[in-house]
Amino acid sequence: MSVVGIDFGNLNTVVAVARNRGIDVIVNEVSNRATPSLVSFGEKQRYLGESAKTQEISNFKNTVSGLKRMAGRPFSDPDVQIEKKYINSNLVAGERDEVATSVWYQEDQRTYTFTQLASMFFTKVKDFTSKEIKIPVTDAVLSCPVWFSDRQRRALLDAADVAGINVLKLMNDTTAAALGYGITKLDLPDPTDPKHKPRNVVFYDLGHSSCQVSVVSFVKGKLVVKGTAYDRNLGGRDFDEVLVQHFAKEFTAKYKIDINSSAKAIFRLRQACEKVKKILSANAVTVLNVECIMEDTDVSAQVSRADYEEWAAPLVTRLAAPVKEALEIAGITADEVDFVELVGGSTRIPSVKQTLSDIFTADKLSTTLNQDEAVARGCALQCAMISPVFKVRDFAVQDWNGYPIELSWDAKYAPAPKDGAAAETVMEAFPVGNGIPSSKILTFYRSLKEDELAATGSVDLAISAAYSAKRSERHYPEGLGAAIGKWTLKGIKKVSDTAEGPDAKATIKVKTRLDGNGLVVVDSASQIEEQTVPVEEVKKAEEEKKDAAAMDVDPAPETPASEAEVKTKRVIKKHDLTISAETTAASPTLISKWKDEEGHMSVADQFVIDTAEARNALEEYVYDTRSKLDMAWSDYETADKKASFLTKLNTMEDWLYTEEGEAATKGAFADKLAELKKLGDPIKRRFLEHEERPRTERQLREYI
Ligand code: ATP
Ligand code: K
Ligand code: MG
Repeated sequence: MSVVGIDFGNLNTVVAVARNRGIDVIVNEVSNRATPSLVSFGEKQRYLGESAKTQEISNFKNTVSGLKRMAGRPFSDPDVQIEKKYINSNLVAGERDEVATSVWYQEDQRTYTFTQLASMFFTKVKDFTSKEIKIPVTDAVLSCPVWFSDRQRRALLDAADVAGINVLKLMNDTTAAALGYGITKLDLPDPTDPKHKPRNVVFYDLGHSSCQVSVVSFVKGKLVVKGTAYDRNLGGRDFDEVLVQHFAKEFTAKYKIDINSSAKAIFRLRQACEKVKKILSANAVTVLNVECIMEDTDVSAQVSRADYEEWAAPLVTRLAAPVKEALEIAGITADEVDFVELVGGSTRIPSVKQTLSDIFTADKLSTTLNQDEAVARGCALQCAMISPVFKVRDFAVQDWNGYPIELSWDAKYAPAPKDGAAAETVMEAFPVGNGIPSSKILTFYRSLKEDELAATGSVDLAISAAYSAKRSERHYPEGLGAAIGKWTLKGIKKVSDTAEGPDAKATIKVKTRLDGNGLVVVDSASQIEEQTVPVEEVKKAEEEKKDAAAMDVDPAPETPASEAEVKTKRVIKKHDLTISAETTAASPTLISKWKDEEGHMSVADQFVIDTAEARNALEEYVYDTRSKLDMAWSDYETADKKASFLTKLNTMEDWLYTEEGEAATKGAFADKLAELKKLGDPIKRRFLEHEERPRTERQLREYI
């Protein structure tokens, strides 16, 4: 199995793998340690990652960014309007009303949802990772922002599934960084020491598009997340935007051009501003330059750090809020924090460090982690811990639930309240701060009315999960909707005579879980009934227990000793219910449709690669043979035949650059290569024989 960690960033994706020596970040096909999270569509093929980046301007409308933030969002989500500004392709509503993009691909206008786009990008991640580790990527741990909802998490899992990646765990970004921190620190407090005090570390991740903060407490062998907070719309791109807005205005006036009227001009200005921003992290002044931004106009301006910081002041004031919120909800003061670890590319901005020094103290800011790679490394470590192949010191991870989750059911399923009050139909199953993973056994009651039972002999019980109204206190992304899922438990029936009468009720035990991925799942459900039965029957039933499939008989926790009737005993009868789940995950039908489409697209991509390779092989043979005929092979063919071969080679070279040659199939290239080789191979053979002879003779002489 592969041991891989993927930090899927909105801008850049970083991949780490576990090897015998430790965790390594791997490089992609152009030797970069971070890969642009982009997908681009062409006439015949897709361009993924680095090759999409090179098309970002030339293939403007068909190059798609924002894969991570958009995956799983409904088209109607107001956040889509925020993201739209940063995405060059057209946004439309796709399958299941998920936000999708419409692009020109293979001579047609086509629509792909962002979940599908993310899966396309994942196939690329898989591809360059497999090449590096020399085994197929099957399993991986993937990261996502702490603020991702159930729906967004399921979208990422669907995308990975379509790409053929089995996600062993979906880990929160800052938790992954915390794991990487914890496992390397050998001086963590010993929990068996009664006087120990856990070490409190704040992880501050400011990436390209969002800001996330986690307060984590460490002891030897364990980390517990104590609180998280975030500003999901505050990241490096907002700092770029401050410069973009300023210079769009300035250049429009200075050069009499309307930059805002051209999406391409704005995009190129944004790229230039990002560069300027990065330079200003370490320099007091720099120059902004964009050649031919529009209407053949070159623009330039000098920018100072002081001015830029003044323009960015409204953003800087927002940097502290998530820290304060996370500390407050964790119940830890700034004084009690031992270290602050910086994660994400944008923590290089000096005002970020300044803000954190002001809240804590400068000496608490620590950069023992590689800010660009900490998340991917943490994920790879987690994957190694799960994998049976690696021996990694165990380190327990307890994450923290960020949004309050409630379960609800129809009033008719609820137990009748004694005082005539309304029946309870909702309960908070996993409050904010609940540990992750965790599970809860819940008890429900279901009426067994004759008329309902009449048709099939059994009834259903539906339980829904949703983020509760208190989610607003946690800045829940409302556009995603509050619903999580609905589980219908089937096969509830009248088990015995005790459940007679109009008020008859079945008791249902349901096991729910907030799993390691932060998803709500319903694992199992059973109908339970306590009954008084003759002792003889209990014995008989226990003997039959092995083959009693549908009906288990467990001894009751207590037996009524005082009863005069010694020959009866109370037992609990139990049978499992079937569960049918409706979540926001894509249906198996949709997943397999996406897999088919991916298969076709990847065949098309591969065909283009193979064609290019076949063409290259032919071209190379032409050049190579031409020079050999002149040099090494010169004495092994008659002058006449050499001349005619040379003409053939030259004609072939010309053909390669004709329209026909440019558009030829890989079969045509291969045929033409074979044609040339028919002439070249005999010469090559004669040459090699001659070359080999003296060597063989020499070797023979040495032997004798
Ligand atoms: P997200 O976490 O929001 O999904 P990401 O993980 O792709 O995004 P990172 O790779 O952590 O983002 O960071 C990228 C951001 O860091 C970009 O906005 C980039 O401009 C910014 N950045 C990188 N280097 C510097 C620097 N020297 N100074 C300022 N900003 C920088
Ligand atoms: K990243
Ligand atoms: Mg990130």
